[in-house]
Amino acid sequence: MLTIYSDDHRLHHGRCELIDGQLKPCFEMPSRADHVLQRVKARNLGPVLAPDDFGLAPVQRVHSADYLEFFKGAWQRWAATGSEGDLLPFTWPARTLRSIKPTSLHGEFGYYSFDAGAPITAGTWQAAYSAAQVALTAQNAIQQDGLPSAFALCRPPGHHAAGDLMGGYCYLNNIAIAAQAFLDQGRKKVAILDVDYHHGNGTQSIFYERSDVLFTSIHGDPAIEFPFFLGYADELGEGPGTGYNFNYPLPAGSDWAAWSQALEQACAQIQAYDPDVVLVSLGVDTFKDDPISQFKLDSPDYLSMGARIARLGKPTLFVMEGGYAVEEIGINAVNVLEGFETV
Ligand code: 6XA
Ligand code: ZN
Repeated sequence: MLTIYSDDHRLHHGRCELIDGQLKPCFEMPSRADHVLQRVKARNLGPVLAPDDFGLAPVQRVHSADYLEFFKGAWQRWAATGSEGDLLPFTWPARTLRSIKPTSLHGEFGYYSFDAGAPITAGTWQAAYSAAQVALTAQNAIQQDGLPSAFALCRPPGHHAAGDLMGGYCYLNNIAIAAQAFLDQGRKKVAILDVDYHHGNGTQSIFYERSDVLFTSIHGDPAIEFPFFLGYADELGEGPGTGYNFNYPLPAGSDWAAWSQALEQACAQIQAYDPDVVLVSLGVDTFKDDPISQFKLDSPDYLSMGARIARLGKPTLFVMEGGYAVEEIGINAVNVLEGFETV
């Protein structure tokens, strides 16, 4: 399988995040991508290529122009104040407040984010821009070159980012950008399967009112797990999108037996939808030793996951999302891809 990867991910390295009442070094760190790349090479998965540059137009199909302008310019505005350290938001337009855009940097950041989990550093824009290009290049390999599958080794991840919101380590929604590119290039229906431990709230919200993108997600029950405010089973889409959104929230401690049942249901939805392409939000934070998650999948389970996805029989784009057990993230992510290729 072809892998697309850019060293630019290294330009994004947040210092710390607020977790369990403490400021801790960011779990979303550059070594995550390094471990995945190493494993791709160690297993001879296939060629590893750098991304092409498709520019901002395909990114603008998913993210609003004002959001992109804010994100692109935020670090320079912050640096101009002489401030040191990462730029982090701390006030949001929650209930009883107005969703208006203030003019100050921190006010605007609150407007364009939903948590303090997406720090902006000097290189964050470039890293996120390149991650989107990684996804688009892998998409292009399937759409234009006719490959049956490809792996976009994106970092930072993307599935929490909405049209004009960052959060949960995510800035640009790589998989949504790739899904939209497939549609813009003539595909009629695409299905997204989000197997990350966390609900892909950004992806869901981007396509919630549309029937040309089926969104299915298996994740920790948001009643007890980030992102808390989206990802429940009764979210089925809206308007023309009604019936094209399926969430499978699972309890803490879920193992492969429970998880794979949800996968069967999600695969049945995808099969019934009969998409032209399948896109997989590939997070491996479902692993039993993941430091911020509570599922119990083991490394061989990821082989089975990949094999089941392959049996859908569709061109498939894998897009890297979460996974924080850094020693195993490469093994688990590449196991999905190898399991896919055995079918
Ligand atoms: C709270 C945890 C963010 C989870 C990010 C993630 N700061 N999403 O892995 O898939
Ligand atoms: Zn996750």
